[in-house]
Amino acid sequence: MSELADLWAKIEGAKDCKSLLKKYLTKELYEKYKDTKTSLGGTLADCIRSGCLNLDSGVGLYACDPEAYTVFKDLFDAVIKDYHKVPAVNHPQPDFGDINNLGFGDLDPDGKMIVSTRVRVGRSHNEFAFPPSIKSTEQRKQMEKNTLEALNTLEGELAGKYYSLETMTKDEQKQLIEDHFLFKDDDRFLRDAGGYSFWPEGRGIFHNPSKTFLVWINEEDHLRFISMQQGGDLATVYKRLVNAIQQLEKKLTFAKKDGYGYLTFCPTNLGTTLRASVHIKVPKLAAAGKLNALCAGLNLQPRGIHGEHTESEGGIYDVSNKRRLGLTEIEAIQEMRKGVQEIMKAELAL
Ligand code: CIR
Repeated sequence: MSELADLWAKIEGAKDCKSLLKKYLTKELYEKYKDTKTSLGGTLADCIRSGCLNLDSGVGLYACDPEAYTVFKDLFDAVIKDYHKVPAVNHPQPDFGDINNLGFGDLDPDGKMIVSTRVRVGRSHNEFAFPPSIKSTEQRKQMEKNTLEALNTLEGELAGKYYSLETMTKDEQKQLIEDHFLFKDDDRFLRDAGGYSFWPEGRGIFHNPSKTFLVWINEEDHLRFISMQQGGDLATVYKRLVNAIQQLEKKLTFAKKDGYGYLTFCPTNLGTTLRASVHIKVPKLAAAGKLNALCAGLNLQPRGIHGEHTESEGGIYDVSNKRRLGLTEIEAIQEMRKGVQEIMKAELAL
């Protein structure tokens, strides 16, 4: 039996599986795509491997490369519409807003509730495959090299240093762990999607001396850009990120597709790819059991402060925008800003 036929048999026979892959990979779509290949050589097996080996996946589908969204369109569109709760895949053109005239600044000028603020985006090199279809160390190394050439042109507060996972010293590693900057190879969904192949080759972290601008190279996505700082000054954090994106876009070509926005490895991040979050102290809302319902009504997602599926500590939650697709970057930021301000009001009212 071919690997693909084996994967298909696993998911077809899995009666309790609740993933979006299970829901939308019909026999008809399987037959339609089973011999299809992208121009980088990516296959249906590359896209569904993780979801078939991990039947408890929520989504179960990854893009093998940027072209997967076109070549396996019927499957990806169905999963994308369901996950992102959009009637059609019709993402607007990027719009970061007028960053010199945002109309908001620090969300918590007294420094009472917001511990820190972070905004991240994912970006993919247009010309390289995603992990399931990367076939060689050389490809990852080339991607790392191209990225570093661009990062090394950054100036002012964005200028920084690269810490390669392959060559960093024990002290550098210790510091990156203490700063919660280091990424690990411990996610089984990502592992089965090829995310850790050739680990740790071609991976690393770039950051500026003040640790307010950070780039992850070849973690889940080819690139993740992160802007962060203590306190609630969302305007400064967002402006720094947009500035970095615009500088790097002059040197690198990021994968983008009309109607889909920026393309990412996992279809859940597609579109703006933007996650804007605060670590916020809301002990009263949490104790009253009101945080989840409040966030849901504001299109926000609460998480424990050590990432998805972790518990909260001391009433501090990570609260971020939920919608990534079907709105512009500035709309996503404004939605998060308004929602966080509502949460602060609700906490103070208790
Ligand atoms: C799943 O389907 O549950 C996993 N493949 C993860 C989906 C969430 N996406 C992500 O972490 N980027």
